[in-house]
Amino acid sequence: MYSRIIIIGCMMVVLGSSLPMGDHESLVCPSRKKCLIRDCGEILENDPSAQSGDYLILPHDGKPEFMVYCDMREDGGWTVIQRREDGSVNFYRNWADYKDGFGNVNSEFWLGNEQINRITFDGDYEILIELTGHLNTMQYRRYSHFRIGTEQSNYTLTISDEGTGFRGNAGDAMTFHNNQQFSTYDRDNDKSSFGNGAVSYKGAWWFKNGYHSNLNGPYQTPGPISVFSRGIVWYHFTGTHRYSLKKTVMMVKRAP
Ligand SMILES: [Ca+2]
Repeated sequence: MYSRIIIIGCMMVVLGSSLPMGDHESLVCPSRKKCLIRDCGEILENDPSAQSGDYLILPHDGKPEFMVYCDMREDGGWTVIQRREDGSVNFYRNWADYKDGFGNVNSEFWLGNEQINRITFDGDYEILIELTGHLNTMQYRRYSHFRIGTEQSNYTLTISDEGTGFRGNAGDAMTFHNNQQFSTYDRDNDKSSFGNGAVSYKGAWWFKNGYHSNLNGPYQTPGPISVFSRGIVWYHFTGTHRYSLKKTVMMVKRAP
C-alpha cells in the first residue's frame, strides 16, 4: 500500500502524468518529499489530462497515505469526502468508523474525519455539496470556507460562504452547524441536553440542538418520508425535514 502511493505520487511529479492505480508498479520514488500530493487539485495541476477516479494522496503531515475519489472538472480537481447514491452502505456507524472512514470511494462512502481534517488543515478549502431529489432534480450549495478540526476538538466544523460569488441554487443548510462538534450514536457532542441527535436522527453529523442538514442519515426510498427526520435530509431542498434525498456528494477544493 505504502509503496503504491510513492509510485503514484512519483508519476505525478516525475513523469507529469497521472494514471489509474495499479499500473507502472516498477517506478521508484526518489524521495518521500517529492511524492507528497495534498489533494485532487494538485493531481490535476500536475497533469491537466488526469481523469476522474480513485487516487492515493499523501498530505504534507508525515502520516500515511489514503485513497480518495477525484472529480476532475473545468474549475479544478475536487476531492470527494462523501457520497450517497443507493443505500448500499450502512451510514449508521460509530465514532471509530467515522474517524477512519468507511465504504468504497467509487460508490458510497465517508472519507473519514481524520482524512478530512488532514486535507482541510493544509490550506484554505471550499466545499461543494450536490443534492439530487427523487425526480432527479439537482441542487447544489457552495461554501467558500470549510474545515474540520482535529479529534481533540471532536472534529469541530468551520463553514461559511463569505465572499462566495455564486453560492448555488440550494438553500443554506450548513451555516446552522458552524462551530458544532461531530456526534455519532456513541459520542454525544451536540448542544441538546435532551439526548443525542445522532441517535434521534439516525445519523452522524455536526448536530446542534436539532439540525438543518443530516446527509449521513439513513437511506430511504427517495422522496417524501413519513417518519420525521429519518432520512438523508437537507431541510432547504424542499423546506421540510420529511424529505429524503436520492443522491448527495460532498467535495472539497483548495480556495483560489
Ligand atoms: Ca446531547
